[in-house]
Amino acid sequence: MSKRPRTLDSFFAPPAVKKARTDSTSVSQITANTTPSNTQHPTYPFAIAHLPPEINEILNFAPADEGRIINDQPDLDLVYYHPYIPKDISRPLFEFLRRELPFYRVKYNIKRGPVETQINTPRWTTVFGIDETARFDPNGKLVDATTGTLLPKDTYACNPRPIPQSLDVLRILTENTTGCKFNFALVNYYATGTDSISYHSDDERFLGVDPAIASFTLGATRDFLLRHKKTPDGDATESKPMKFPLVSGDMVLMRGTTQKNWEHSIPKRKGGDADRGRINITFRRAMIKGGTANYYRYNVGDGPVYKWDEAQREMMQPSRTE
Ligand SMILES: O=C(O)CCC(=O)C(=O)O
Repeated sequence: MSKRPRTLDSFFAPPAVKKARTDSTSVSQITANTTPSNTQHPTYPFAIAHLPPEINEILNFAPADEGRIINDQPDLDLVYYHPYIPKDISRPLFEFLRRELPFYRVKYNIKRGPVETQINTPRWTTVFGIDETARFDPNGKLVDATTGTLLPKDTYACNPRPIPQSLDVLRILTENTTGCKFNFALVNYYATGTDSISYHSDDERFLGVDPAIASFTLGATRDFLLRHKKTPDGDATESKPMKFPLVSGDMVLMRGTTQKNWEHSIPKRKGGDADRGRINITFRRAMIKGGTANYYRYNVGDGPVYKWDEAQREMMQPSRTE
């Protein structure tokens, strides 16, 4: 899966015309087969449009490049697609998702000893999906994953949302490319260089052992930093911190022992094109109900919904009449 070196001849040869997939994984097939055939669902704050045909069509050419395996550091196992999403559609896809998805600026309290502190998540977030114990039936109702029987209304304290078509197409393409299964799409929108995510690892127990996480970039370039965790006795390993300037269309698959041993972050950034906004989508697989509760708590929360306003060029609360 590593990138082939280019020979001198290949620089002078006409560019290879990549063939779109014609197998059963074509995007139109995916669109026809996936659950969210509706743009509406009782849990959506507003209708979420399907991808326009011109984006669907070019997604047939994904991945745009082969993945490069990066595993030359202790406990690290990444596959870096640079890019995954064809160049022609990475900007339209960014603009489409920013315009169509509901976003939240989540606040929550944490207690350190006796002191309670309010955390203001420093980016816009949203989430769709349901853990492995349940699924949405073709009518959009939540059913038990094994028996297919309707789940009682109080099974979840939150209101899990089906992954909308616009993200589900990408989820299924990513499953086909990576051989991994995903049931959640988490979306971050970094509106400016001040929005960020601090060092953390996605190693929650509800993701199971050695989870695979596929992480997409659309829009502005931002640095993705990785550093090895300290060992329990405080020692650092022979590893070196890493920095990837992720560009629009890139995808990083983090897998194996990466989450157990490494942390990652998107630091604040001055300059560059950061103020044009960046969307990050991560596909993950939560195994138990606790994962669903956690993801909706920290990515939807209990505050108001926002939607991108093209005229104001910022996230606004939609009027109730919309
Ligand atoms: O924005 C990114 O590339 C990273 C996002 C991330 O680390 C997360 O959502 O846990």
